[in-house]
Amino acid sequence: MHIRLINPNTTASMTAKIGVAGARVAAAGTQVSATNPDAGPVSIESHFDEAVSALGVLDEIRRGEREGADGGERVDAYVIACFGDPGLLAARELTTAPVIGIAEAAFHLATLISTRFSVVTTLGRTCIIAEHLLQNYGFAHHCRKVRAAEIPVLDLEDDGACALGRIIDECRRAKTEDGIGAIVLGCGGMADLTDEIREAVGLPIVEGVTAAVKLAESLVSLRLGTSKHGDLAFPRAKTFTGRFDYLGS
Ligand code: 5HY
Repeated sequence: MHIRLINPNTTASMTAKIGVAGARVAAAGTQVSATNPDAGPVSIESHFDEAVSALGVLDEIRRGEREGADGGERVDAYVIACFGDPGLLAARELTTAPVIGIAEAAFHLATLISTRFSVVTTLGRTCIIAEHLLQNYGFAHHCRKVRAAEIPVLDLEDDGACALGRIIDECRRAKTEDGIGAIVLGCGGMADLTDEIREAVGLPIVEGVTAAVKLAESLVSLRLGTSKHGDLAFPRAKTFTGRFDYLGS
């Protein structure tokens, strides 16, 4: 099977890191590819960044579907590798393949190994985004707190920024203060840090990219794809005007 990881921000080094993390846990026979939109924010740290990045996600889904239709390697599942799960439901309308957001995936797995977990993300201003997702997905009562290490997302790409140390410190505070059994990492850019954080903190660490890859494999193996009955059916054909005319059919 072929799983396409979509990094909604446009930082190629983060896309590569996400691809490596996903491939590392993929089963034999699962091909993992990682892409990001050409256009969009270099990092996603606000409601505005999320909204703009969603269009890039949809372009990447359309591209994956075209590749499959044009004789390329069919994409059996997509992962939206940003903790805000930008464009998730709209992306599901565009394909019969499963589309999994890393936040949703991480929340699901965290509830299977603990009754209470906390989230550690990057900037405090984005905590509300995870809190909204917890509410929307029905996991709010499982999550004790959404915390932030107070690091810009791109500090995760800068070895000199001591981002790992700040994330570990916040995870240790969560372990001490929150009465939790597990921690969810709240950024696709943390995908390569799971082992080091687990070693340092001494709690199960749930990371969204790897969680989503394994859930995608399960769905594909069970022949479960996005339902086309109801609200996730393909969008109705219509004209799009102006710079979005390429979306029209
Ligand atoms: C992410 N931003 O996973 C989110 C994390 C965040 O560029 N990739 C980003 O802090 O919201």
